[in-house]
Amino acid sequence: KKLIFATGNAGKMKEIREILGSPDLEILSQKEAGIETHAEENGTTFEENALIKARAVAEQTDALVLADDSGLEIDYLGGEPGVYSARYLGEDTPYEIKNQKILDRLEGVPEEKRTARFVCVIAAVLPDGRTFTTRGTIEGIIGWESRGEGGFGYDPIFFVPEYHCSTAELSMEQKNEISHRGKALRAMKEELKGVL
Ligand code: ITT
Repeated sequence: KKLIFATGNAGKMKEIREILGSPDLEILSQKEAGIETHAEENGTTFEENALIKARAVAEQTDALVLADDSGLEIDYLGGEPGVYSARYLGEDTPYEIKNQKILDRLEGVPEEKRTARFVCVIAAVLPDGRTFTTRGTIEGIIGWESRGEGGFGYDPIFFVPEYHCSTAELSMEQKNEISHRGKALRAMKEELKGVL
């Protein structure tokens, strides 16, 4: 069995391989499959953008295609950066700067108002054209400083109260067990029983 994952994000790809990996499943990134796309992620929801990415690759292959659209919703900022998480402050701005900016915007905000969640939507386009989406979330709070070296993106400022640490301080295995991406991918596995 084989699937192509429509992503250019190495951090996502690592987690995806760990979560979906099995001896009888070959997982290729879009690049490994030699597929280039330029679809604009102009949807207003994670579902729309995940489907845009999956369909753009599916047009160029007969294989099963999955895509991941995800982001960080911060309640105090009205849900920002949300679907704009990758583009927040510019696509090429380093995450040390993006994370510091968010910490600055929340300066002095008390813990109970620092609630946030990571959201992940996985979209699948099957060879027969059928599409599915699944969604996973993890609740947490925006911390007071960046902590940890694991994960990617906004992980150093995303604290999981139950674990007393940021998702960048968890092992990949621990993060995948509780993360938005782990939940959404396991739900997709269930949805695609027999295909995956
Ligand atoms: P692809 O579209 O190529 O998959 P991307 O990075 O552009 O890669 P998104 O548009 O879905 O992906 O943006 C999601 C952003 O949300 C991502 O770049 C991170 O900044 C953030 N994000 C998503 N999941 C995360 C996680 O598990 N830990 C930290 N940050 C995460």
